[in-house]
Amino acid sequence: MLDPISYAVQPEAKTHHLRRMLQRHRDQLPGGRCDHERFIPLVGRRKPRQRRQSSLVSWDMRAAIQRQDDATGNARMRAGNQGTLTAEQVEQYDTEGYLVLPDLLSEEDMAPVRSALTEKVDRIADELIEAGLIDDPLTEAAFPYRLANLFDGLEPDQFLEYGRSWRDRIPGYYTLMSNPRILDVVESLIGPEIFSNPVYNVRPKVPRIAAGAVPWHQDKSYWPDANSNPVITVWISFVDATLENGCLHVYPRTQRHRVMGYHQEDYSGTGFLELDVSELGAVERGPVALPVRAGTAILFNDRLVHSSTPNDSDHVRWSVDLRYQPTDQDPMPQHGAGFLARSRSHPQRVATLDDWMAERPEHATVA
Ligand SMILES: O=C(O)CCC(=O)C(=O)O
Repeated sequence: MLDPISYAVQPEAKTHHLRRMLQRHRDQLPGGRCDHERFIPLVGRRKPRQRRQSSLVSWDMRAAIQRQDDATGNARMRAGNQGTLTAEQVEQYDTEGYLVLPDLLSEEDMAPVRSALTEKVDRIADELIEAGLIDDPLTEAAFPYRLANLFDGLEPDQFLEYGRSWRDRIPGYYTLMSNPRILDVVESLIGPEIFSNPVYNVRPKVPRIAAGAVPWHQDKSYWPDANSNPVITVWISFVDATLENGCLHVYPRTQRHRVMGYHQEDYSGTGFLELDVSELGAVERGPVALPVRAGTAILFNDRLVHSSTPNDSDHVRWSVDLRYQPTDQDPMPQHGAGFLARSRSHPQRVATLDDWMAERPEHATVA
């Protein structure tokens, strides 16, 4: 974790869009700011890497339908779970609705993702050159700065043509989604049959782009009809996430709420779903900002109310948010192809990189 947090110290956004976004964010807070909150991080034990195999899996939708839709995280599934979280960490996740795991990923773990991001930025630079919008691909620029510098003289709409978040199939993302350190912590929460939900986002939060800031919402609003127990988000920063570059903010314990009313915002150009936090009523704990070092993971429940503020820095706040659920829940194919990431009962069915690249949710053993 970096410094303790106060909305009062959030620097003023520089552009009209960012000022408006930031003001909306503050306006939605009781009293316009929160008290300082200190989060006491608990670091999980690391387990040695495990070898995976693969084959064919079928989804038992009846089991998913029968499964109770439990807003708190379904503690009954926890009994006997292995994984690397301590009992205190599991309790913290259950009680607060989120858990910060400082430095969960090593530099070695992050390298394939940074390569994937660089590959994507290379493609964007080539396209910008081809379109005559820039003449230097800035290949020598440092990772946190390059994309920001490429769009420095361009309009926000020109950036938004590439989307506010990305879901490309680049091998480094599969490597991340199957990283044993991540699956081990997820296993502590949902057991060893783990499906990687199709909704994952690579977020290039570029300075001065209003679409970088994400309004208060519950992730469940994006899949209100899915028959699923809480989906676990694993949010990972690939640079230090700070108050200045727009770190994540959460309302602890709001995962106990059912899905709240929401609407599609119309001010950022992205149509993010947004809720009005005044409708939360009296909250047990005020909002908390979560600045974290690169490699830190923040796990949260899909009903936890959260947001992120604008990027008022000179570099990109790179992050990736992944989602996991037990294998007998709705795989949400309308959002894309997820994949079987771990299975103790059918390890041969786990999807390989080739399966994932081909958008197969399971390993195909039949020619
Ligand atoms: O990364 C962000 O800024 C917001 C992330 C978020 O809202 C999510 O992962 O659901």
